Amino acid sequence: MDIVSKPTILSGITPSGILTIGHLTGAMLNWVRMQDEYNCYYMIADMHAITARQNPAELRQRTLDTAAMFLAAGISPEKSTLFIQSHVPAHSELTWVLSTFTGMGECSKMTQFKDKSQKHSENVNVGLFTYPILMASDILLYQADLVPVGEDQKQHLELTRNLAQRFNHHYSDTFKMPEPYISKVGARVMSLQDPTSKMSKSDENQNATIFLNDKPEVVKNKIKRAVTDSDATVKFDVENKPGVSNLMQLYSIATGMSFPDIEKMFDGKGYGDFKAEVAEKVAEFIRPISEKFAEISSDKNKLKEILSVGAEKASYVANKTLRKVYKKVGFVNF
Ligand code: ATP
Ligand code: LTN
Repeated sequence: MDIVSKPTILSGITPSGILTIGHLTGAMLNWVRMQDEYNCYYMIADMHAITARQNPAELRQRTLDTAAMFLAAGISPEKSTLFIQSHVPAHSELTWVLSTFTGMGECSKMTQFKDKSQKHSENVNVGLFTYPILMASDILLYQADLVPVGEDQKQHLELTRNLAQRFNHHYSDTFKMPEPYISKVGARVMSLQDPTSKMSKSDENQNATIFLNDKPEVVKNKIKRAVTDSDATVKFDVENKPGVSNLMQLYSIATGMSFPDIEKMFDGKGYGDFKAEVAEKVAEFIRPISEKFAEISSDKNKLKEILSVGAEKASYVANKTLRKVYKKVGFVNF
């Protein structure tokens, strides 16, 4: 299949922390699988990140780390376009135009806006409010057919579709209608310290999260300290045994084993044996990725070169869409 006949995918991750094993199984491994069948754009959403106050040096580092992590997980710069959002000015430019097509009410009803403005009541900025319009621009600039996202981003995608339709209807066909792609396979990994909430890169408790650059010893220690229960049987029961079920999930991710097989394997054994075995297998699962990450991070020039080429390829496509938009709205073009 050549590039024109392949459907286009765009997705992004905000560089608000080091990526976790949850991002790997819930997002990146799917992205890696999609590279042959789709024309893929993978973006590090640094412009979205600054809707919360960031330390500049840390943001710079995390942006590069996130890119290195994508590569370590198997995103290939030959197959896909990997780029940093702020390197393609068309994202801000289209956001302005689309913001004149967005109602105040549409942005204020977004669940993520409501959640984040409650959580960070000291900094409810206009950028946080217009965050979904920037996300719509990310998607529409590349004429994406599919957008792999988690459940929490579905509402933003709905707005994207409404904006595309509104613009197309007001002028003429300009944007492709994107569809959300909610993956069925990706496993949801929960916090090691509070297994009823999602494992998150911005958790304050470092022991709750397995980062993709954790060294094997660190992974093992975190798993050995994971919250379980007092019942001491290895059984998959998310409702009543969320901690043990999460460890089984991790074990299954690392070994490919099914839950019934894991239950059989640990029948009659205590949590000590179980945790030691999970720790071993998950540490081995992470090891090649963290080693690859270290290798990629050590060659900064190569990483920058990959991201520059990515930004150039992305800009070419994005500017084509932006030029059409500018023409349709009536901006003078010499
Ligand atoms: P934050 O902690 O900064 O709020 P996050 O780490 O929860 O963010 P995102 O940056 O929104 O997550 O993650 C991008 C995508 O990665 C999500 O849409 C989701 O598909 C996937 N993902 C993140 N965490 C997990 C997890 N624990 N289990 C499975 N998938 C996950
Ligand atoms: N808002 C998303 C990250 C993101 C994104 C995108 C995802 C920014 N732009 C475009 C898909 C398409 C998040 O917080 N997960």
